[in-house]
Amino acid sequence: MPPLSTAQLDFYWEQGYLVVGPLLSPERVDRLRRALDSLWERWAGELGVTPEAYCRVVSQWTNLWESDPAFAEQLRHPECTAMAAELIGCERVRVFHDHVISKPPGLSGAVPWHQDYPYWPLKAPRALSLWLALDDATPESGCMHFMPGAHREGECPAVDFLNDRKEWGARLERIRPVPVPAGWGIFHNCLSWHTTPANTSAGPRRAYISIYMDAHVAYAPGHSGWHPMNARVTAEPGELFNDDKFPIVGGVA
Ligand SMILES: O=C(O)CCC(=O)C(=O)O
Repeated sequence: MPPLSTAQLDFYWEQGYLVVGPLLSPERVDRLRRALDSLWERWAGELGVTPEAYCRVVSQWTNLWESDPAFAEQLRHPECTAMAAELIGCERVRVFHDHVISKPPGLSGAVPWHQDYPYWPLKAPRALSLWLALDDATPESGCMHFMPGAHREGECPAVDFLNDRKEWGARLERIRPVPVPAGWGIFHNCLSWHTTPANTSAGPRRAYISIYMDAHVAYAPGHSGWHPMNARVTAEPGELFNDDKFPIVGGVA
């Protein structure tokens, strides 16, 4: 896949997200799905339950790159990291963390409207997510929805997922559902406003999300509240993240 065009870069800066695809071949998607299945089997087995029972209660897993080479390879995918660096506007990208979010049919809820950056202990909003569809993602199955351009309005306080509700008023009509086939990706700015509805379709909706930041962004725990990744940081506030848990994984070619 060629590097991003000026039109793609402009779209990202204006809208706060960019769809790119196909990014992964069907074989690569299949490898990630199989890796996920075996991790689920392993983790469910450790708890003495079936994978089906396990996936009814757990819907998100982080740092899969440390548990299976298929995810480690995907995180370092040269084209993906090059695009991430181009979109952030930096040379090298560091991983903050990866995660899988699964919405099994009939068992998921909505992820409320939010921006990601208010939750992250990063000194500057020089970061993005690459949301990779492991299944076809449609409005019915819980695809990403964005409020285009809202990232340019800056950072808002972190949303309380249980009690807050973002009201868009007259802008409601501008909400954009962004369906993508399996193997396609959506890069989204850490200040983009996004949400996903519940999966009301008959099939699964799994996404593998890699969070990349400018390798020169410092650790700033004071920026956010508690974050599970803080426990992995050995750097002091104001220093660069430790490479062992937050490796530099690629960048502009
Ligand atoms: O996959 C989802 O349902 C939500 C994803 C999300 O909120 C994110 O990538 O920041």
